Order: sequence, then structure tokens, then C-alpha cells
Amino acid sequence: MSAQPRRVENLHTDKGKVPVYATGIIEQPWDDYSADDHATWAQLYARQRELLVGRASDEFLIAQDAMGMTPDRIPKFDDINRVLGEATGWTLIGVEGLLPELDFFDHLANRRFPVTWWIRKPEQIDYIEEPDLFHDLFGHVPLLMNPVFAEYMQAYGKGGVKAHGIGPEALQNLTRLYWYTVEFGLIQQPDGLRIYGSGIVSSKGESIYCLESDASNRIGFDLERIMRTRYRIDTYQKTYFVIDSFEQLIRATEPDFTPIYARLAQQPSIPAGDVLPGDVVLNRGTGEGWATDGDV
Ligand code: HBI
Ligand code: FE
Repeated sequence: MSAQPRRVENLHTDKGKVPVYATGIIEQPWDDYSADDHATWAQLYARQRELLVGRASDEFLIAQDAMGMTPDRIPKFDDINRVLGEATGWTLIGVEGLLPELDFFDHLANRRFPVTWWIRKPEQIDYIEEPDLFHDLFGHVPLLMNPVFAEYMQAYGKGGVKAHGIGPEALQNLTRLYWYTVEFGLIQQPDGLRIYGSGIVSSKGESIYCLESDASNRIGFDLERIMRTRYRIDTYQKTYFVIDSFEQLIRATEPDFTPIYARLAQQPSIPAGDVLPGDVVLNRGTGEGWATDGDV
């Protein structure tokens, strides 16, 4: 690939060094993708799809096929936007990479999903610390075809714009909600536990670990519990939260969050690996093999 992503600066946050990019919207430079780029997409796509049958939620797999995504080549945003626009009114926009939170929330609030235009290098095939095209396009975009999830994502964006105006603690509560649902959420299907979180479906190791490891907790979805729960961005999750339907997510975003933020400000945050007496525990993790320090 000729062009390189325009990284603006490395933002030093409590989650460590997070690259923040220019916030402009850019056309997908589809003709600039190299053979390596398409091969990386093909390898990741084929490997994850093979892993995810029986692990990912039915909605995710059905939506990904309905979008016409294949391993053959990197999908064109224009092609995806025709199908997606028809289904739920969402549009993909090309971006340089991770955006400042308010920019990101504002896009979601307007049914625009930012997709990083570049894909990882072959040597990063198993792990990359920031969202690339594969994470966004393969992981986040399919469920935007689902009307209820699409509504949740827009409601989340509107909530994010509001939380940004309230202050950093409200923002942190809301970022945890995104982390434990959109990125690392599990859903209970009649035929078993399944993955819907984008951070999991785009990760080979965590697609297996999240369902099969005894190390981690699996706890029933509880909005305020999630908003209090810390997380790390560089290890598998110590706790996964489980919804019983996407309707449960959209119902959770109906109330005004302002009084919830005020209540939570009086309560301590919860370490990522803890289990509380009030938790609906589907699985109590053994804690073996967790990273032990530095919970954010
Ligand atoms: N920017 N492009 C992009 N993609 C994301 O998923 C993203 C982001 N900025 C902030 C962010 N996610 C998270 O902090 C959300 O919790 C807001
Ligand atoms: Fe993501």
C-alpha cells in the first residue's frame, strides 16, 4: 500500500499510549490496496469465519453473509453502503484510525460508522493494538444490519455526546458500556452462549478463550454493574457480560443516564476480575492466567 495512515499524535491516557489520528473523513483508497493487503484480509476472514461458526451469534454470521462480504478481496465501502443503507440507514465512512471520543460519538449519533481505511501488516496478523480495517469492517459492521443493534449503536452515540458534556467520569462509565457490550459482549442463544462483541470476533485467540476458558467470569448483563467495572485493553477479558437479546441492550439505553452517573459517582469502581454478591453468575472464573496488575 502506497499511502501510510496519518497518525497525528500518541495520546498518553490511563490506558497507556493510544494513537489518535486526524479526524477527517477520507475516501477508501481501494485501488491502492496491495496484493499483501488483500491476502491479509483473505487469511483473517477465512480463519475467523471457520472459527466463528458455532461460536458467533447467528445474527452476526447471517448479517455478514447478507452484506456480501467474502474472503476474495477487501470489500468496497460503496458496495457495503448500498446494502447497509437499505437495511438500517447506516453509512460507513473512511477514517485514518482511532478518533477522539467526541468525534466518534457524533458519527455514531448520526448513523455513520468510522472504518479505518488501512489493514494491518502481515507480521501483525495475530494481534494489533489499535482498530484496523479488519477489526472495524469484519468485526463491527455486520451487526449494523440488525435493526435493533443498529438502534442501540445510534442511541449509544447520542449518549456519548451527552456524557462528553457531563464530564470525564460519565464518559468513563459510558466507555465501559461500549467495551463490555459492543467490543466484548456475549449473548445467550437457545442453543448456547455466543459471541457478538467485535473485539472478540476479530481476534482468533479470544474467540476461543471467551467461551471455553474457565479463567474468566461470565455474568448476566447489568448496566450499572458494567459502568462501574474496570478493564484492560491489552489482555483477554477477566469478565464477560452476557445479554439475552439485543432488545435488552436497547431497553437499557432508554432511561436518562444523568441520575445513573450521579449515583455511580458515589460508588467505587470494580476490579475487572471481581464477582459481587448481586451478580447473576453464569460462570465464576478461576482467575488462572490473568494479568494481575494495571487494571484501568
Ligand atoms: N475511534 N475510529 C474509532 N473507532 C473506535 O472504535 C473508537 C474510536 N474512538 C474512541 C473509541 N472507539 C472508544 O473509546 C469508545 O468507547 C468511545
Ligand atoms: Fe472496535
